[in-house]
Amino acid sequence: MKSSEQNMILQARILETIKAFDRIVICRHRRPDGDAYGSTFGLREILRDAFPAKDIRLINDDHSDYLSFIGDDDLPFSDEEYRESLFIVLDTGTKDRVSQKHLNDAKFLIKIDHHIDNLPYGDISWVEDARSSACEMVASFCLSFPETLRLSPVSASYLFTGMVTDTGRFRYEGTDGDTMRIAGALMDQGIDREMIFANLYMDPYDVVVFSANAMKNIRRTENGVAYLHVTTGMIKKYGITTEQASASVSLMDSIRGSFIYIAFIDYPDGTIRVRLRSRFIDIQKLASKYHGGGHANASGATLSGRKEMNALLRDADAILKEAKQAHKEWI
Ligand SMILES: [Mn+2]
Repeated sequence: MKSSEQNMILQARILETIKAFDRIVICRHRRPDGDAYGSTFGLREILRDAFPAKDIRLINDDHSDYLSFIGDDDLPFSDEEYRESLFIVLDTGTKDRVSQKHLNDAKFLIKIDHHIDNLPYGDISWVEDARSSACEMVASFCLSFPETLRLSPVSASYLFTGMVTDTGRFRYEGTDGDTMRIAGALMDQGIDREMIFANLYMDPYDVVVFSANAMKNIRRTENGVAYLHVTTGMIKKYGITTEQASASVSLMDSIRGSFIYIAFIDYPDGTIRVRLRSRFIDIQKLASKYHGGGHANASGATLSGRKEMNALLRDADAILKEAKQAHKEWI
């Protein structure tokens, strides 16, 4: 395990804090992804197995339809109960992204996350930005305290699901030996990998037809930034969700020379959401310039309109141009 001594101390404090509370609220970020689901469901299951007398609930303000196969939230607590609860937030870099309107009522707040820690929060904050996923951290946490915490086929399935999605099926940067060893420990629980992959990667027919049309709209900047603008018209025409529209960024992940690729999605509120992806090149700074953030090779941003979209494309093009000049061996 790569956890430093400092991180082991934090994990021990987290376990002690969990033991001290009868009520625990587990939450994630808004517009949750597979890792946000997997890590919260996984932790809930592990804690329920270990502490059956505690009232441990998953409570969030929103959910993602495409992940509903994983499960639903629990019933909310009363206002009084929230104020006596330990809140554990997973996979959420900043407090304003937490999908939980009662967060400020928390008696005690724990943050467990693998995003770059720009705006720290929580009474205990365990952040390791070199980790592949929050799921990897939860699994590692569980494996670190075998006298108290155990994996089960159910918790292992949740955690494996989030590891698969956040690592792009164990391909992205951040996937290392520990990631695979931990995934191995999860597989040892006898999880149904085929079912997980089927749930994650089989698409409705309409989405496949949308994808075929979206691919026709892929454009490239002068230096090879691939991009795709999914307009409100396209979303309506194919009857897809904005989540499904956002997933179209992966349609551009294998274009030779397009080491930066971007999907722009029209949102009903008039903004344009950006999914920014890259190989070799760090695009996190570019995302933060446009009111966003995330990881070196996978970030998001929000734009006010077309003008900002063109400005972002110009910036991305300049970054790709410079990177290609510095790395002739790439092309
Ligand atoms: Mn994550």
